[in-house]
Amino acid sequence: MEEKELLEKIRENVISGRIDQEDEGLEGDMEGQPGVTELVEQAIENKISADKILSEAINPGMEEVGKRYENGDFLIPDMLAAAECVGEATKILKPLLLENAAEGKGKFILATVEGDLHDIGKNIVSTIVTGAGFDITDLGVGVKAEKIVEAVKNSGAKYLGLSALLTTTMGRMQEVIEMLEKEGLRQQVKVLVGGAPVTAEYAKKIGADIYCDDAFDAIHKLEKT
Ligand code: B1M
Repeated sequence: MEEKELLEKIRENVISGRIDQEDEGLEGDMEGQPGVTELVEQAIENKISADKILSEAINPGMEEVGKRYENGDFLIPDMLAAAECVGEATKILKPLLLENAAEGKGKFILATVEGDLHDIGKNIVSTIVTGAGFDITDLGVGVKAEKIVEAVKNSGAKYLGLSALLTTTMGRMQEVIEMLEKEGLRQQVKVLVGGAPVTAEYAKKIGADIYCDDAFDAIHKLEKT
């Protein structure tokens, strides 16, 4: 299969939530056809980079899932099925993303903010940032500002990554930054923010240091600091 076709098939199968060939798919007629895990393995065999598989197949697939949910064509179980697929694909890609892992770039705390349970993007960021040599402590999802600030304080981390996927939770990022200031920790830590609703303007408005479009952007921007 050509590279373009293979990436398109991965995207389509993420949208249909098909993990492997045993899954029937949205129309119930796909059993026996390769699913996301088999296609990702094939892409790796064909020497397509993990970076490309993520940015040109998996992420666009999830974007389409979001659009379909928004316009009512998909329900929450459809989003969950796609999320599960991406989780399995990420497991396969993880060793590749960590292949050239360096070390010693400093402690990095990462969390999805309070009220927000989305973790796919955060987990990808965690893998990529670890691969780039940072010592990650992932606090998980739905993390309260107090807990994040305490982790920064106790670890002496130089970097803090905050993820928010909901317009209703992105305000929590500002809360964390304000609490860091109150605790006298703001100068110690660079705050990086990301997630679908977050923009560079918003990052600036809340006083974050670095806006990250995606996980690779986080690394590129960190290299420049
Ligand atoms: Co939710 N959801 N969801 N969801 N979901 C969105 C975000 C939504 C945009 C869908 C839509 O309507 N179009 C919408 C939000 C609308 C809004 O706020 N205006 C939405 C909604 C409404 C909801 C619920 C409220 C639905 C409900 O219950 N009624 C609910 C909320 C639950 C909660 O959090 N309290 C909910 C639930 C869920 C599921 C559980 C079903 C599932 C999440 C499963 C999981 O994460 N384990 C889910 C999913 C899958 C999505 C979509 C479809 C996909 C998100 C995703 O994984 N994208 C999403 C639509 C969308 O985003 N287009 C949607 C792929 C991922 C790789 O990208 O997370 O953006 P992303 O991460 C990227 C970058 O943003 C960046 O790098 C990452 C990797 O490249 N990045 C960072 C992210 N964080 C960073 C931090 C950094 C740096 C970069 O720090 C250094």
